[in-house]
Amino acid sequence: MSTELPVLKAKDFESDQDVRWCPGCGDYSILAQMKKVLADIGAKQESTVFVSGIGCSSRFPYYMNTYGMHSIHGRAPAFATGLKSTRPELDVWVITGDGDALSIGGNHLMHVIRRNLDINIVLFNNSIYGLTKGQYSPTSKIGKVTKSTPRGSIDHPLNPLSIALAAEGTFVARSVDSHIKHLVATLKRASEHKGTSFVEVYQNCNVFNDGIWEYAKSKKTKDETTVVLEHGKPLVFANGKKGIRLNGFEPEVVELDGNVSVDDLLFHDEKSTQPHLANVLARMRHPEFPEPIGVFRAVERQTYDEGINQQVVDAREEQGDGDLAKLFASGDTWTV
Ligand SMILES: Cc1ncc(C[n+]2csc(CCOP(=O)(O)OP(=O)(O)O)c2C)c(N)n1
Ligand code: SF4
Repeated sequence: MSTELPVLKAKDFESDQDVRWCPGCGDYSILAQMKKVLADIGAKQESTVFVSGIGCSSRFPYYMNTYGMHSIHGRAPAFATGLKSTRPELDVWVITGDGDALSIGGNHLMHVIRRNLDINIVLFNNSIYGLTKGQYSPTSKIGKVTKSTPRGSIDHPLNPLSIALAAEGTFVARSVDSHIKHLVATLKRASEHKGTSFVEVYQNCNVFNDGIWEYAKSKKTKDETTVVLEHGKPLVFANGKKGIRLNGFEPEVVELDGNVSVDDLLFHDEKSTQPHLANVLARMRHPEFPEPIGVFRAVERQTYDEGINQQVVDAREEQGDGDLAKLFASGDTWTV
């Protein structure tokens, strides 16, 4: 009898739950690409866990035939930290929305990234609260009219990638729900990274915020409005007609018309030890600039799970196995 396990296909990662997203929602594409990625990387159902918070996007774990946890609003990073620290052999994915990750969960997101826990975070950015029916979110633009901002939002929006970089993120990337090949490649890279990988995905909420990423999604406009990042390559877009050059610390769009050549452009270095250039890229926003798509930063640093488990090993070597009952009854104890 063969002891070889069957090779899993994308379909094997589909759960038996009815998907309850609105027809046409960008979440469907991200779900489909994730299943492909798991099949391609040879993921195992029994050692893969999806942890989410609350929101439409956070229903994701129900739809994967893996382990999963639909946790508390904004707290997926906390659950993932406990899980990965104690079961470092598991592949842990955090699925979150712009509201879940950056409003109620902002604090948790920042700390999981700075700790560099070896997990993958995918932030579905639809720039709105979808589940609660269309209130503005921390990524909504100034002036955005919603049910909770009837006269337009006066809040300055957060940029998810700038937050990840400020927290010293070791893998920071962006993709788009409908750019299937790019999304698959980006999620694969995220899965390979040792440390926290943070991927922002532009996701269309066709019910409450339809079309906000249309400039970056549409085949007609995306060559002009996005620039695909490739390590070691110059930032060229608009079918090779334009590029991004640095003028001091400021990026500028230049025409590659003979006066300016490809050699004058900014060359992408995702491995730079300093996050400055990645930050410059993260701050390039439409319509002033083409928005970078791809891996902004990919560097190595010790992971939290590695560090904490090494401390346990070291403590055991020095002090031997502990005795919990003894510990409870030791030190400062008192009777109430
Ligand atoms: C403690 C708590 N506060 C507020 C809510 C209401 N609530 C549910 S989902 C959500 C935001 C969801 O937005 P986002 O994370 O962008 O996800 P989406 O639904 O757009 O995918 C809010 C505010 C809640 N469920 N729990
Ligand atoms: S409300 Fe928006 S984000 Fe939520 S399922 Fe519907 S289309 Fe998707």
